[in-house]
Amino acid sequence: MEKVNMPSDIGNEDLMRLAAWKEVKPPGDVTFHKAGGIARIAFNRPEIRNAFRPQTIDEMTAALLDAWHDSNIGVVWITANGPSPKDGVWSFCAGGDQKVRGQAGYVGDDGVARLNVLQLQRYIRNIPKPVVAVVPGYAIGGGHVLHVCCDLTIASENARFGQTGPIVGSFDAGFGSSFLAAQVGQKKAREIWFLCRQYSAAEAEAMGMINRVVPLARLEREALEWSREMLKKSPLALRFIKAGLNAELDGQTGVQVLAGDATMLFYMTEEGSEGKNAFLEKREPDFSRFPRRA
Ligand code: 2NE
Repeated sequence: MEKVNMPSDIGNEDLMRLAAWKEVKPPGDVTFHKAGGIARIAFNRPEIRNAFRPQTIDEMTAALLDAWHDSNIGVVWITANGPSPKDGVWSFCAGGDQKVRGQAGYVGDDGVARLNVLQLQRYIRNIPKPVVAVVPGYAIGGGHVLHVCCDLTIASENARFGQTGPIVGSFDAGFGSSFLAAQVGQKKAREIWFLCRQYSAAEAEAMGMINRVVPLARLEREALEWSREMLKKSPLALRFIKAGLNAELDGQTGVQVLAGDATMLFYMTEEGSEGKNAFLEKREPDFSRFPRRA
């Protein structure tokens, strides 16, 4: 496996002892590993605080979809490699790479401007498995929004959180505002966006937008422990809870995800199969043996 600098490398923890990570694809803007039911997807541009360009988001989306369709994966991490080789600073993600920002979005090698990070946000919310933001440093701008979109956030003590859109001429009035407000409340969400201050990990935990703060050297061990606890739980139960928690904020799309999950469960019943079997056997379906439950 290609050696990448993960937070646990810097303390007395040896990541390879924590989990037998297997590399899924060669390192690019993102690295992608799997071990024991967990997919580790990591930003890999630490020299610019893991800012993303279109290619970064495309690689992250492909890895997330791979994890989505892999029935051996029960928990997904969005995290980051580091530290910066220039100054030793750790970051999660500093949002869109301003050097490739064009007139209508972030410009890829094909010359097309796009905001494909918004689709990634939707995938993070819709993937029927818990997604954990494992944050080893700066989570700023669009990077902050990504952790907000994740189901859980575990951060290191040095992490710093904040939005910069109104400074650099951008904003995320979608999940970056509405889901943030659902987490920290309307007043605090407006403060975060209107003042563009930075907040420490302890402050972020106190306002309810992250779940746990640990020393950097312990970050991935903590994330592993949380992930292994979730992996012991019923996958279907976690799937429905995630869909239910998202449904109201996501409107019709949220109801559709929940309804799709209900359809999947129905297909798994004898009653659901009876209609299909009857059609294939060219007979009338007989639902008389199925109770009308109270
Ligand atoms: C993250 C932060 C606060 C870190 O500050 P500091 O002082 O520790 O680092 P520094 O010196 O600012 O940055 C280190 C290197 O990273 C690059 C810098 O240019 C610098 O490179 P060199 O000068 O050494 O070559 N770098 C950092 N962030 C970058 C970025 N986003 N794009 C390109 N290069 C970046 C500090 O760096 C900071 O505030 N960064 C900017 C955060 C930001 O404004 N992000 C964009 C928000 S808008 C957005 O993400 C977005 C959206 O609103 C809607 C849709 C999609 C995206």
